[in-house]
Amino acid sequence: MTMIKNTLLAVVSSVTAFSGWAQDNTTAKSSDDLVVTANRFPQPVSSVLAPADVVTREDIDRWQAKSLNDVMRRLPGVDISQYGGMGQGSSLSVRGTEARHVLVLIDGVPMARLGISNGVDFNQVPLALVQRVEFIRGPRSAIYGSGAIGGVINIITQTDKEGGKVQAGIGSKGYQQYDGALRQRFDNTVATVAGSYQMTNGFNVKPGSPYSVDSDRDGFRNKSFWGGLEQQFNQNFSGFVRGYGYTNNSDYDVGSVPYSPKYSNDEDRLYSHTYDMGLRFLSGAFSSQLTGSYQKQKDYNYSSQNGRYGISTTLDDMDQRNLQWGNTYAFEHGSVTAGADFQQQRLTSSDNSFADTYKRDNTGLYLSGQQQFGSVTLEASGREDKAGDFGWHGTWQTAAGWEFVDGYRATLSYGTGFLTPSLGQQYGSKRFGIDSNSNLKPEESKQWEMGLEGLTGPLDWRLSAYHYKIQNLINYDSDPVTYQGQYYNVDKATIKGVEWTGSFDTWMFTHRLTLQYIDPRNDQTDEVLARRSKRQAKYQLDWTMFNLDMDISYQYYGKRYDNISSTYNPEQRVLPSYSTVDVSASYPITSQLTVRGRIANLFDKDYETAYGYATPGREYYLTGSYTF
Ligand code: B12
Repeated sequence: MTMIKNTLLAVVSSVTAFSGWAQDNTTAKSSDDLVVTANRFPQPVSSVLAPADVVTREDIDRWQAKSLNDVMRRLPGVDISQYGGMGQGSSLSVRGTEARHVLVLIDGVPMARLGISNGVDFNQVPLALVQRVEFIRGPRSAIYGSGAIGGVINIITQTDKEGGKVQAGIGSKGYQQYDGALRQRFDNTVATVAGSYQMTNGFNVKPGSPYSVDSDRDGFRNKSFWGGLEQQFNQNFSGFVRGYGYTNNSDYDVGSVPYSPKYSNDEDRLYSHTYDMGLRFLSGAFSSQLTGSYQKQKDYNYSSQNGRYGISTTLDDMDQRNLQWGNTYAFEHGSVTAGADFQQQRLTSSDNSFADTYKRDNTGLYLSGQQQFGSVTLEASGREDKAGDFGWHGTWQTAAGWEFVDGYRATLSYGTGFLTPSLGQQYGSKRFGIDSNSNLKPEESKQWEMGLEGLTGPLDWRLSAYHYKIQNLINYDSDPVTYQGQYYNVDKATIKGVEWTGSFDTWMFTHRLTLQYIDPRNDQTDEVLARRSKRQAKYQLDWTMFNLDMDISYQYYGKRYDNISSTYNPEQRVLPSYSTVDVSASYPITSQLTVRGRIANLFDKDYETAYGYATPGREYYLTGSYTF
């Protein structure tokens, strides 16, 4: 019970007393109380002025999530559209912003964006590699640069728990999962190795397709490994090296009878490898970290009829190198952080007839400071980025928090954000018949937020209201006769939203509730943006009785529009509202052996998050894990 309460506390964004700085960064009781993502150094969650959530590995195990989407959809502000189930593509929108407006970091390093649409399908990262997720809502470009408009998701793969674990699981639709991890200390060195295998036979994701080949089940298979060494050289210096990788195979459907074999792709194979190394220096109030990272991703889309190297195969082959240098000086009730980021992206995007090779270097310099003056906390950040030939681009943000009565805090923040166009959007893509556009500019945002949070009796709550203006939004337009097109900065959008999160305990039950209303609109047409529900409610109930840990999750998403209107599609199609219930139970048979069961979508609700794409229905899972 206590364990549940502690982990739940970490999930809750608003915390009872806002005196994080007074406690000093180093005195927080466990690492669960610290977040690194908000300002790029570890700080108590209570001192973060933006809404922040932390999901620990214990939460993931207790919820029995099978994918990162399973984890993220529980969090406030998140709406996911999925083109099927486990392994098929998906788009995640934070607070009504575009899928490409969320910055996904893995261990603090931006995940490569190899698609022309500029989003990352972060759901391809196997959950077995995920030890913790930190999620910050609102703009963060002034700290991280391009992409952090809707928020930042930081997926942390590094664990600090020593020992070993093996786990095996089965489930509906032929689901199987095997994981193993071992972390061993040898004096000042800690070594970690982990591996996992996960597969499902899936289901037919486009049951309405007229193409007979599409009537099969769309399965998914994933293999992953993780290995790392950490070394404490002396009192001040430590370092790490790690490497991890995964190979994913997923089936999808063409959706219509292909008019040429070139357009018959229905399989995806993704290879992803990352190697990171870093050095940390810590002396009193000063700390510095230098991290180098190399990511390699190869994504093949091909046809089950023509084979992986057949006539229709496309390949996106990306190398991304990152060098990050960050420094923090903590003084009484405050801190200052400054650093530099360098990134090099190389992408070759090809099919059997055409290939485009792109390269871009990005440099960013940032400075950020926080200070608490009695009951008032102030923070300000500024950053300059030079992305390829775009010239320097500045972003800034500032926030103030005032604890006007003990346990109640008001916050006000303003920030600017931006997103550099993808390489394909800027330089064109021959395989899609898309021309380059040398006039393309980065997308830009101006974002206000007001918050009120407090502890009222047992209720720990936060109310946020925000107003986002996003301009230079990039969209694709083509000639109706030649189909030749380009990406242009055509759209502007305004998003207004309110979000309420609260948690409280009654007897042995812990409740967590999120309510959200957003109004995301295209400024020119006043149309509500597609694929996000205006209304959302999420409720989570946890309790422990006779050692049995139970978790019930209820989610409601109001109706959504599936598209924006166009000449081809003059009406906005409505997808009805839906709600789902998931139930999970964990029971420790011994102190080392735990069995877990889960029923996902208990009432077998039939719903769609993207028109024509089926969702899995009710599913059963059973897992056993042994720790040593
Ligand atoms: C339009 C479209 C495109 C356009 C995007 C144009 C644009 N505006 O930038 C183009 C032609 C570039 C495109 C390319 C590809 N697409 Co496409 N695309 C679609 C389509 C028809 C509609 C998406 C949309 O506009 N939704 C509405 C908006 C509001 O929602 P959104 O979430 O913001 O949409 C964005 C994402 O869908 C993203 N996107 C587009 N394709 C893909 C593919 C993947 C894997 C991901 C993660 C994201 C992504 O671009 C959209 C605009 O930013 C969908 C099918 C559907 N009905 O949804 C297929 C679809 C998403 N695409 C698909 C595929 C396979 C591809 C390609 C891999 C094809 C290829 N062999 O190269 C590429 C990869 C693109 C990438 N990663 O950047 C598949 C994904 C299947 C899966 N893995 O589960 C889908 C589901 C079609 C299908 N066969 O069922 N696509």
